Amino acid sequence: MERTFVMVKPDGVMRQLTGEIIAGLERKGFKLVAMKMLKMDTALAERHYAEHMGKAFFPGLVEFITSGPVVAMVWEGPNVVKGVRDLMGATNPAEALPGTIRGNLAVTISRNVIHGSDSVESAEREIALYFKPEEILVYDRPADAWLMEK
Ligand code: 3AN
Repeated sequence: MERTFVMVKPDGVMRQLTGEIIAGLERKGFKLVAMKMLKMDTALAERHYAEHMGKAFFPGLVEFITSGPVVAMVWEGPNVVKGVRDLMGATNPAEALPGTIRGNLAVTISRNVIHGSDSVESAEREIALYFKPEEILVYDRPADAWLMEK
């Protein structure tokens, strides 16, 4: 089953939006299979955002993402990578549609409350940065029979 990496960023945690964000993904039907709260250090931030190294916003991004607690998660489901990206809305909350997480809950690109992997390959790389394989749980939900056609 496809997996994606999702993170509530420090602004989301400090604004007490963690529960709302998790509830939205649960309501959609995706399955939460791993979760931890942590404070990222600079080395982890630089590995996570390696593709943005050298860009003007990179130092500010690292400073922000290491400034407070984050909630790191692995979610599972059919087409979950795209599904979470669609629910998150555009990277820039100014362009995110109403009804999306960023459209409803954020106003600026540097404080956009949530991260979600942009591809299956990115998801695998990012999950491995935060979780050991044994920290990702395998379990059945009663609702799986209603959510996932066999
Ligand atoms: P996404 O998080 O939607 O995958 P990316 O990977 O392009 O977006 O960017 C990673 C993070 O870097 C964004 N979530 C945002 O916080 C920050 N970021 C991206 N572009 C900018 C920008 N032009 N100015 C400030 N921060 C940015």
